[in-house]
Amino acid sequence: MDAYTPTPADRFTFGLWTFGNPGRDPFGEPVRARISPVEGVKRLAALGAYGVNLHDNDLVPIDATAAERDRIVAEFKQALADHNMRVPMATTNLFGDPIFKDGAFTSNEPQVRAYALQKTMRAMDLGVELGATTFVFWGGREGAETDAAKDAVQATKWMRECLNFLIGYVKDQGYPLKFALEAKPNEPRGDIYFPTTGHMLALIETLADPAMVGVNPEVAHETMAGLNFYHGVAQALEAGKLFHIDLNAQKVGRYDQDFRFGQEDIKAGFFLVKLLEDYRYEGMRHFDAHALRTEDEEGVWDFCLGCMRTYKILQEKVARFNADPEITGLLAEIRAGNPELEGRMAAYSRANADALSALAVDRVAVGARGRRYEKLDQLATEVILGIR
Ligand code: GLT
Ligand code: MN
Ligand code: MN
Repeated sequence: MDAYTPTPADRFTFGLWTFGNPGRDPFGEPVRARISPVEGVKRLAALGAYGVNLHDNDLVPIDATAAERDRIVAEFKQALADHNMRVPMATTNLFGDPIFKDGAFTSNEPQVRAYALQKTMRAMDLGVELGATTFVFWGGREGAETDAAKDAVQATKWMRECLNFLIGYVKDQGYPLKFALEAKPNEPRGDIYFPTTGHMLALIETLADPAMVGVNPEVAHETMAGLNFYHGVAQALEAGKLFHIDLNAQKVGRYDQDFRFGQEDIKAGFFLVKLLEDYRYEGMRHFDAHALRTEDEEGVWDFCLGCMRTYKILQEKVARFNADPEITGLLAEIRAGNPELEGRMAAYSRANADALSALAVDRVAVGARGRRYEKLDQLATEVILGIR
């Protein structure tokens, strides 16, 4: 037990599919047994996690009978109760079965879209039964390898139609669910529709009840596209749309690696944690990642603990950064502001326009002034590296 030992108050969660990942990849077979949901609940509780999240079929096989379903769910609920664990988020597997090979909500085939809606309604029933309040939509198969077959404008309309249908279902049932849309640029499809968090934010505003719908950005997904994850999350936060987050790590330009949080780009991890902590993000800190394929079961628990510890270590670094007098002094200088001038820019009025038009800006002098970002970034680096 040390300062970085996770506790339920940290709100750390893992998908059943994360610790349950058996290390299969497109080129190789599983390297370890899949850890069962009940075993995972027990082990994660002992490590200090708050809860687990699931796809319908992480818990209940797609071909289970009603009686099997009820038995599995009852056993799982008992494990949750025994270990004081929760299920804050649920989702639907709309990508694994061959019926979804050309998408679910955006499939050209009406029967596939209908089955996807049916499956999602059942997954919502299950999620709510387990206490979930967030429902994630990751449209992994909603995309194409060839644009000859699918009309992307039509696909957009079908996506909206399905989400609106499900908004209707949730309201009709009186479920306490909010939706969180998760973007990914590619993999498993050649190209996935709505490839970034920004695309999702734009789609949300066209839905039947935008207030019910936010985003679930994932570190690896924006990073795969070479984007700055921190910026995407910041925009979502500012819009009040950060309903959930998938934490992991990823190298730019690779396949979807889903590494342990902090395994790559510790500095980006630091600024991400800083963003979540400074703006008091209240949702779950969910890890959507898996242990390296080199690992056996012991390595899986090393992986889970590592995700949580690194988050807490970075939390401490953020507190250090925020309390460092040299850093706060520099930041005060850099962000000094100018209330009078900023008041003039806050909103258009004829008077403000006249005042700005008459303003004498010493362009050359302002352009020549150094901003001291080199110094500040080095101080941040020294905090992260542990010498401040
Ligand atoms: C899948 C995917 C993740 C999604 C999960 C939710 S499943 O593992 O790679 O990014 O968040 O559907
Ligand atoms: Mn994810
Ligand atoms: Mn991923």
